[in-house]
Amino acid sequence: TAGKTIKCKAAVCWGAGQPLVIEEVEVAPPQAHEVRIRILYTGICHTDEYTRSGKDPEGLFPCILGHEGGGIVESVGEGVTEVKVGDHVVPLYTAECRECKFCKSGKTNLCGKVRATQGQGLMPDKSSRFKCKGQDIFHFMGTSTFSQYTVVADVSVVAVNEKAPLEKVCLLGCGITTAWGAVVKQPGVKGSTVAVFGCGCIGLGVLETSRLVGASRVIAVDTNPNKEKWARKFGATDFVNPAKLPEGKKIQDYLVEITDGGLDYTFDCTGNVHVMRSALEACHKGWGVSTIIGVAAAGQEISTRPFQLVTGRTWRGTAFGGVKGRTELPILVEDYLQGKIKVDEYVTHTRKFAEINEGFHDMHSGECIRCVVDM
Ligand code: NAD
Ligand code: AHE
Ligand code: ZN
Repeated sequence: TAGKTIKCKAAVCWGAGQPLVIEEVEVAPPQAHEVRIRILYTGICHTDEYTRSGKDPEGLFPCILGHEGGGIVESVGEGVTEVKVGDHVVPLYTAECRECKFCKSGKTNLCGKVRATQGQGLMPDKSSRFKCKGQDIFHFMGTSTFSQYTVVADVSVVAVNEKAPLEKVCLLGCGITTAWGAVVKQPGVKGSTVAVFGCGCIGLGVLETSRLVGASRVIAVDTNPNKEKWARKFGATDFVNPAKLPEGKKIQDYLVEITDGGLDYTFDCTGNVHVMRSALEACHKGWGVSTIIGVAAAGQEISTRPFQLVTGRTWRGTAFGGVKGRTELPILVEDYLQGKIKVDEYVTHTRKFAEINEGFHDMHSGECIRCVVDM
């Protein structure tokens, strides 16, 4: 198949707010510095739903969504040196070229090499590798894992240990890694108090990792009472449902009261800008740090009294947990194989490819942490 266009099935989103449609698509061969991957499994992240629903200001249609995949390299274009045919791989929506200003800064995992075209739904040469019904289809996040075959830039993929089941480690393509990095790369969590707002895959990962690095108290916050058992399983010492507080009591005020002045670290894992404010204001005066992980809808903005920052609280955010995928993901896969981090525990639902829309419904049901789709 190398060098030839492949016909396969992909879930195409034809327009904002529309369900995905399984279509036959044509996937062009990888060009120079590109890799074509046979996707075997993909998770569904809340960010896929965010873009599908039309809330993403960068959303482009028609497109092939999906960014939490696992697969096998089918063929490589000219000049690809880091992966070869047959490698088990995870596509990376945060590339790592090791050459750009960002990569060389030592200060961030954001890479500048392909981000501009990625945001335009295109490959680095400004064209698409996907066609359906004679029409070009946009890529998504440089990964488009809701297709049986996809093409990614060589800086946007990493080979991982073949012993790791792809139906599990696909989740390291986004959710679990994001949560892990958000905590591990934040100095000072050991021995500190933490509050985590939102107990989906991301929030549970933040809870788990906070305990792993030795946080003294980890408070989970979620409006869904069913999340309490999940939060405790992933290491929460306390669970607070903001909807159950006395009338007029703000969650941040309650948390400040029960923690003798506020938390050392808080994390927003909801994407709700009001929750982001609560998370910042639940921080301890003088040193509390709040990290935004959640992704907010187009037009939404955060706000607080600047006095909150003047008096020593810090507001920050992270993409993909600050993780440099090509360098660090293989290590995380080894950690999983050695039982150091949970992955299997996040998979609550599995679906056949034909049922991918039901996978999105699972996500909304409130009982789903991650749904993995068998392609
Ligand atoms: P999810 O929908 O599975 O989980 C969100 C949780 O928040 C749910 O348990 C829900 O009950 C809870 N929640 C909703 N409103 C709440 C409120 N007002 N107070 C407290 N809890 C509330 O989503 P997920 O897949 O875990 O993703 C979480 C967020 O992180 C999303 O916004 C997603 O887009 C974003 N995300 C960001 C990155 C990144 O790199 N920054 C990576 C992955 C996901
Ligand atoms: N396109 C949106 C923002 C979406 C966003 O914040 N994406 C995160 C990853 S979410 C993964 O589930 C991210 O990594 N952003 C950094 C980047 O370079 O895309 C918007 O608001 O425009
Ligand atoms: Zn994601």
